[in-house]
Amino acid sequence: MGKYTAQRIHTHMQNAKHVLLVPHKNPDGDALGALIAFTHYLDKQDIRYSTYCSTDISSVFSAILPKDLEWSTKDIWKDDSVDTVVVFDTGDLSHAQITSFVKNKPYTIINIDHHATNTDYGMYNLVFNSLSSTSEILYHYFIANTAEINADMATSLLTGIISDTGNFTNSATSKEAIFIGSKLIELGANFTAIQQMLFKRLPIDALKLWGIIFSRLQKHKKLQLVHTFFSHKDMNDLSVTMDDLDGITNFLNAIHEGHAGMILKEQADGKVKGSFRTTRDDVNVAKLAQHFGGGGHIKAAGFTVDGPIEAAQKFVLKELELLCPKGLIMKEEMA
Ligand SMILES: [Mn+2]
Repeated sequence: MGKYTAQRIHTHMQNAKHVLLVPHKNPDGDALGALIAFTHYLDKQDIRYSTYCSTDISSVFSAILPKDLEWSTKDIWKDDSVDTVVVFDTGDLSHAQITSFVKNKPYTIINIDHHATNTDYGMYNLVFNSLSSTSEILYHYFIANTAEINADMATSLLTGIISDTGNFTNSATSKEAIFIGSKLIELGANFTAIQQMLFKRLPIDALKLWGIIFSRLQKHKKLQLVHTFFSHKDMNDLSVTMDDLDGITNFLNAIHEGHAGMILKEQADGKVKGSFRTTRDDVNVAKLAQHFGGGGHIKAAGFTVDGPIEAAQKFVLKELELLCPKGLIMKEEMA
C-alpha cells in the first residue's frame, strides 16, 4: 500500500492545529467506520478535531458512534483554526457536499477513499480502488504508522469492511479483506454486535415493503437489466424509513437473471436515487452511473436524477437504451 503517503499524512497530523473529519453525505457503515476509527487515533495523540456531515446520520450506526461525539453545524467552516480536512470514502467533494466550503480556502485536504471514480482532490490522496473499503485502507494506514488499533477502532473498521463487502459476500470481498477482518476480530472487534447492528434490525413493515419492491421486479430484455423501484408514498404508507431499505440495493446481487440490477428510490425531496449492481466482470456500472452524473465502483454505483419516480424510470431506461444499443456489455471501452 502507499506506505509513503500514509506516513506523510501521519506526520502532517502531528502538526495540524484543528482537523475536520468529513464523510460522504448519507454516510454508510464504511464512511462512518473509517471516520470513527480516525477519531480514536486522533484522541490518543491529543490532536484537536471536529466532525461534520452534510446530512443526518442514520440511527442504524449508533452502536459504533462514541457517546460524546458531537457533529458540528455548517458554522465549523467559518472557524479559522481548522487547517486540515480529512474526507472519507468520498469519490469527489460534491459527494460530501463541501465543494463551496473548501473553495479558495487554504485547507490541507486529505482524501482517503477506494472509489474507482475518485478525482484525487486532496493534497494527499490515499486512494486504492482495488481495496474493499476505506476502512481496509485505514487499517493499513494505522499499521504503516505503528498506531495502536484498540477494540473500538477494530469494531469501527470491521463495520466498514462488512458493510462494503455485503457481509463478505459481494465482489469487493478479497482474501485480504477476509484476512484483515480476522485480524480485527483478534484485536477485539465485536463481530456479533456488528451483525446485530447491520443485518438483524428490520421491523415487519419494512420487510413488507421489501416484498412490494421485489414484486415489481422486471427484466428489460434488450438491456438485460433487472430493475425495480419504490416511491416516497410507498414508504409513507408503511411508515418505513430509508434506513430500513438500506440493504435492498445489495440484495440485487442475489438475482441470477440479466447482466445487472437497478433500483430507483424516490427521496423525500422528490429526487430519485438510482443504484446499479452487477456480479459480472464484463459490465462496468460505474460508467453507467457516470452518464447520469453519478459514480462509484465498477460493480456497484449510483446516481441521482429528477423525479417523480415514473418519469425518472422512463428517462433512465431510455437513456440506457441510447447509451448501450448492444446491451450493458461495453467490452471495448473497458480498461
Ligand atoms: Mn466505501
